Amino acid sequence: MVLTSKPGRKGKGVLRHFFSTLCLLFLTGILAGAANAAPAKIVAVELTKSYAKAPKFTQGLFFHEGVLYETSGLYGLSELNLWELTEGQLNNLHSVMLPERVFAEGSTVAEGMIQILTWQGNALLRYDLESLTPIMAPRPKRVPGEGWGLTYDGEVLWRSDGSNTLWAHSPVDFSLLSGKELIITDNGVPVDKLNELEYEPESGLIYANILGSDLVAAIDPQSSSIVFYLDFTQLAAGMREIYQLKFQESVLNGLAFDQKGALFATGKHWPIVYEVSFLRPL
Ligand SMILES: [Ca+2]
Repeated sequence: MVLTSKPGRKGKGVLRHFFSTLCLLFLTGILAGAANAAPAKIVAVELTKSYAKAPKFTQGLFFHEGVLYETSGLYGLSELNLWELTEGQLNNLHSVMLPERVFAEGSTVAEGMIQILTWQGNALLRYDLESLTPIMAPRPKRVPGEGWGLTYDGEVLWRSDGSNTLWAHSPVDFSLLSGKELIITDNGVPVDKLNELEYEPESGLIYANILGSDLVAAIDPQSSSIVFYLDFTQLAAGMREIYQLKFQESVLNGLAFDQKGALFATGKHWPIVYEVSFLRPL
């Protein structure tokens, strides 16, 4: 806020209001236990490589042993797709149609199984990594809410539901680990619409794209706070212009680290997967 003219009586009232609001925000920040002195920095990503792919309604993305796995949504159209990376292109290795009654969402691999969330079906699907056939028994626990993103940190499965909470689940039977959930904030302010997730083993951070933006939050699970954002705005805007995609129909919605630690990103109806690099803020 910049004051450009000398304040009159009314201006003094505005000034008092401004300073009292400032004090309130300051106190709110203290009461909220704000760990950082300022909002998290925004870091632009740099394009390393791009890979053409068949566009899908992408909801989940992860690597396992060099293969890129993708789950895509919509009722009657949900799929599990396996992609091989070649020069400039992704080749489809295999596609599995998922049951017509489900709207597939985020996915990851844990306990030797491909685990796939469904949006509002309260169900978790599981597929055998080798045969890609469904694992029917034992049945996992009912998902207590919506399923958006899913990732595995080696101990816990993290689920997003479009709010500012990341829910912790057992990778064995998907039981909810009550009390372990994370309420995500940036400088003490809750940040919701957390969507596709990806755990980064090297840093221990969990990345979550924020629905409605081309920003990806890098979350420290120890403090539940966002430590920086990755900015895909320029990359995504250029892609949308070339392929004439509308923003609402082509949101960023796929994040995956490969075994070397490189980040790959794609989105709903994107005809490309981008491999990007970025400089971590100090
Ligand atoms: Ca992911």
